[in-house]
Amino acid sequence: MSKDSFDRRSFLKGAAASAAAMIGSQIAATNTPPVQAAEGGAAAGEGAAARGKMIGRPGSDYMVDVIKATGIEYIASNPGSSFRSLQESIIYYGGNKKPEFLTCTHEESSVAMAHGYAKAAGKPMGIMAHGTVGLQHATMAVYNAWCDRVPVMMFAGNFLDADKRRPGVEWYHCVQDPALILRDFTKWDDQPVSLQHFAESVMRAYKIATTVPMGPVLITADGDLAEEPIHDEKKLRMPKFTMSIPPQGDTGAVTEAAKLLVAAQNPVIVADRACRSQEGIKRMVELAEALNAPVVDIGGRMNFPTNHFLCRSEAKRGLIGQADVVLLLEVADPWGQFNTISDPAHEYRRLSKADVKVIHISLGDTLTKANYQDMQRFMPVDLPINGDAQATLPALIDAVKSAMSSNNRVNISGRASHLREEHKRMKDATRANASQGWDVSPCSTGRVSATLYNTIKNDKWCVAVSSMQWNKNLWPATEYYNFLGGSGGAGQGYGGPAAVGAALANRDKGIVTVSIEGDGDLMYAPGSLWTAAHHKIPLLMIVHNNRAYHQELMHLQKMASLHNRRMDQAGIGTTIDNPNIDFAKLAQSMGVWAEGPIAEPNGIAPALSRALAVVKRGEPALVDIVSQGR
Ligand SMILES: Cc1ncc(C[n+]2csc(CCOP(=O)(O)OP(=O)(O)O)c2C)c(N)n1
Ligand SMILES: [Mg+2]
Repeated sequence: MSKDSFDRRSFLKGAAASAAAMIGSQIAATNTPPVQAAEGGAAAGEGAAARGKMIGRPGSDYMVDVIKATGIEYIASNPGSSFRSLQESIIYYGGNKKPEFLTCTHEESSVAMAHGYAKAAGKPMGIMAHGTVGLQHATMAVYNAWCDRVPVMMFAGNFLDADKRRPGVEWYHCVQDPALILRDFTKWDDQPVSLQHFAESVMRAYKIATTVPMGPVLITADGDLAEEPIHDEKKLRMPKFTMSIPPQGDTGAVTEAAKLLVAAQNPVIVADRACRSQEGIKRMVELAEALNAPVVDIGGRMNFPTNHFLCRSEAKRGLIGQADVVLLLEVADPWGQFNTISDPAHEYRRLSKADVKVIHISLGDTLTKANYQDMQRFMPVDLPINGDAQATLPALIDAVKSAMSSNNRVNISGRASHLREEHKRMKDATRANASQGWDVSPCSTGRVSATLYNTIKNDKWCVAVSSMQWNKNLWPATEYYNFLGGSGGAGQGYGGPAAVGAALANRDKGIVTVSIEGDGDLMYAPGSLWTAAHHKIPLLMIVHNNRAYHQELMHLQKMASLHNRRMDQAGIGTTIDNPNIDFAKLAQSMGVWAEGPIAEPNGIAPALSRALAVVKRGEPALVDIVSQGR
């Protein structure tokens, strides 16, 4: 027995005795009804003392051993009695380190925080959710993580054995099948009934979550299993921690793809969730340079250096229109790259040539379910290669080099100077567009983005979330950690907590994490500001405060125009003013340094510099910038 567990036991004995004494007198004085007493800690303390029951080595201690064995460093959670024993074991037995308990004010934020963390850390975080209600709160964020193919290790509290449940609330919060509401958008779940079963299922869950395509998983940590003593610990075997190796596409098909690409006159590479690391970006550059093929980075992940002459993300429409061969790399919506449906007229238009040849390296078909429509529209592909994009790149690069004749080589190198000119033209146009309305008040989004870049450009930086497109188009970015992509499912309420999670992962790497969050988006999860302050997570937040759900405002305007009505009332239900939200005060009330609202563009740079100084001393900071549109 370790010293820690002995200390904890003595503490528990003392705590139970004094709690019983105190609670006894309180119950006598207030005549608290029995159900209410059962809700709080009162009855728990009283019960333990009355029965004289002490548990030195609860099942939840072993559960902590299992979680530690996976290397999970944090558990983000809003507390709930269904996992009280596990929470207690994490803190007292585990020393609240690896995993450390992170206090969240909403389960949706716990999951979104884990989502952002996983993208920045390259490994999953744990979350705990309290029975039915906790999981119901968590669901939308789980859907976002699922759509984004990001791993989250979820633990749910539940008491499966009806014979042991306390009457009242515990029944409302217990469920026969906790994972049911999530099963359409999780990769796997289990409800272990023994500690050995728990150990094996957690290891399996971790492996499944991190096997590409990655995704969220759920393990129920049964409350009775956690609270009861461990029986026969010697018989428990901790399974070995193993991870699977991403699959490379079929060699013959890769050779075929290389031949098509080498022979193409106007090849284009479109990458979405292609890269997992800097190694992936390096390979992407190698492939693009070998072919002199322009690259469109859709941005599900950071796939290509934005300052490379072959990076042509903003020119996607024109490139797709001209292309004879397109290589898609883990693209979530292949159909949408070649076709469009106009809004609001719903008219179909093809964007590409009719005879364009399409190659798709993707594992998309291996992770799809029937109900939710994240699979996007069916796209017939000429050469669909079932494989992981990053793992297949080395073989594809070799195949491209082998397939190249001297004629091909001349042809391909002849494209370079034209492509360099096009890149320069595209960047000049982007800069000109971004500088429009430079001095207007409220601030233009181009000005906000450019000023933020100037503030952080001398540091290693990461844009965890952004409601503005400009950053990707304007900022020179070469590192995998620079841009983390979007929410996946576009469910609002992601930005605040996801940025906090990413900032936590970046905290010890010397990377300055920034976020540009919509005012509407932040209001879904303002409690994430408190979590950042409480856990001293350095994050530079800009609120892109257009005092509206602006996207929805534009939809309403579009509908009014379609119905031949004036647009003057489109702000009803879509604006967030009268009263205006004071985001600086909101943040300050939760211990976050903040300034704003700033509407004058000249005020942005000094405020961001002050905010950066706060972030560099290890704390979060928020600047509320009143800005135009989207
Ligand atoms: C959970 C959820 N509810 C509603 C929507 C619809 N929606 C899409 S964008 C948006 C506006 C978000 O406002 P804000 O973050 O301020 O961004 P803005 O459009 O103003 O740039 C809303 C409500 C959604 N995507 N998710
Ligand atoms: Mg807004």
